[in-house]
Amino acid sequence: METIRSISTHVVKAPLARPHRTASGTIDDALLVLIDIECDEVVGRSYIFVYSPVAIASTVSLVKEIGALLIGQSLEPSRVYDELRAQFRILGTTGMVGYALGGIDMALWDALALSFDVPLWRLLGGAPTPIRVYESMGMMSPGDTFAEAQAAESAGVTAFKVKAGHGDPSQDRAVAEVLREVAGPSGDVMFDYNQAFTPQEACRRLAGLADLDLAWIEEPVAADDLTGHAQVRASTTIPVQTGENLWTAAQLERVLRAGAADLVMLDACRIGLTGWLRAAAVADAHATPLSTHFYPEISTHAMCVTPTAHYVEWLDVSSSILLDPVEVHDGAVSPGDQPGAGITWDQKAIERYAI
Ligand code: SMN
Ligand code: MG
Repeated sequence: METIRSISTHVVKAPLARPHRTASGTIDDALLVLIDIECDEVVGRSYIFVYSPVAIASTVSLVKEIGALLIGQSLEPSRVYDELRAQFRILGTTGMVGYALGGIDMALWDALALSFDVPLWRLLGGAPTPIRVYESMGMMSPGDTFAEAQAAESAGVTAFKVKAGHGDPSQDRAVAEVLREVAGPSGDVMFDYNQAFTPQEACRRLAGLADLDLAWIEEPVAADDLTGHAQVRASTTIPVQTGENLWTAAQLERVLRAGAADLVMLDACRIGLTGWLRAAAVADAHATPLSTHFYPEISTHAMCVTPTAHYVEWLDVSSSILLDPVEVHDGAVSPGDQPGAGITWDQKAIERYAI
């Protein structure tokens, strides 16, 4: 059994193909805290997508401080997950602490698969099943949206999500119409409101959208407003999607028990791969389709053991710093055959984008 020997981080500002505008702010760059967990024979790797420069220092400090507690311990991700969450229960294990815990958890699983010299999906007991992606786009003009969707469609993508919630609802409709043109009658078009509305505003906005045949509307109200989500869900026939802001399997159970969503999604960093495996069982028990949020390097493996696997989100923030990035082929992604999660830093890129 491998022993954890050290943890180190690097911070990069990696380029995005374009700024990603949401109803709750614009992401201009991919601020990534890269994590290396060195064990006896292997190095486990992951990264944390930090949405704001103000969170970089605290994320690095938390990863290093929490990582230091693991030195000398055996490489047992599930045990570490439970022990750290018990240890920090009073401090709180969401927010920046949650991100650090999730980043460490993902790196530990990478290390464990590497230590057995198998791909992560094989360690988890799954099969390397291709999973359909949807192109995840920011809030743009109908013309720019059309161009990005067409480029994705040329790679076989037939599902498209846009950030919605324009001040003028007709803008949302215009974007949905160009996406339907690209997706065709059998493709999927989704809106992501990023928590922009009150339940009343959301119900009003959705009342006029039934004809768009949207595959889902995402986070119409505050992520933790389960009653509000359920109210919106009761007001529309459009499936409600939520979950990217969940930190635990127990929170997912509360979302589904509250009737807050038709579809769910998980952020592999917020929930960790350990939490994902537990949450996937919850989604299965509720027969609820489960999609990913960012982190395709880990999520694509996790989806191989997710009974209700639905879509992988394709919003590339990491390929510029990886030697073997996840790639979309025929509208889907598959986990690779390389040992671990297949995360190998492009050292030249890390130096170039280091901050
Ligand atoms: C999202 C969240 C954070 C940054 C960009 C996009 C969005 C998603 O909610 O679902 O990807
Ligand atoms: Mg979202």
